[in-house]
Amino acid sequence: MKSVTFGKLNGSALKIGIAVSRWNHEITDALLRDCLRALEDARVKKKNAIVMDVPGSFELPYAVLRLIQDDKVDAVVCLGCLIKGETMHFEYIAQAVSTGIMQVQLDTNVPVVFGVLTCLNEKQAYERSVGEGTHAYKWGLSAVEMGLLRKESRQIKPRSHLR
Ligand code: DLZ
Repeated sequence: MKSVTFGKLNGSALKIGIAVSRWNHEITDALLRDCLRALEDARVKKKNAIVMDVPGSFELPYAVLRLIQDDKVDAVVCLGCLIKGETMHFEYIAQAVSTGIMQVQLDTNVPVVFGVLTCLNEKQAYERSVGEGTHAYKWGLSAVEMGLLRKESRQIKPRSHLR
């Protein structure tokens, strides 16, 4: 199954953090725009969408931790764009970021959404960040869903086939 149905989310009581990387900023600016649009559609108040930008994706786990510790957010989305080059940088950063944010969310009990594109070239990155139904919109909604899950724990109903 490719798409995810979120239903009507009410994030009006939530504070959501967004950690965003400035590396490949044409892409990450587009991701940020769509993510913020999703939060607005899910009724998260403007003042409760806290954006922290960092130089590159490698710095995202630390930014996530600061948003959780300092701003007391209910969930975080981290946005970045890794484009494979000729060296091993891509592999090291992708591994470090995914492991880092998983560690932060399990250590702090605050959900973190993995919004880092890991692309083989710029074309792939553009295709995934610009236009209709981008990933970032769904990442924003995922953060609201997970924030509600953490806050209210019973808000999310099990899927029908699990009942
Ligand atoms: C150094 C680097 C490289 C080569 N490529 C990317 C990239 O494609 N996407 C990205 O978000 N960041 C990249 N960086 C920067 C690192 O994430 C990090 O900011 C620096 O290594 C400093 O720690």
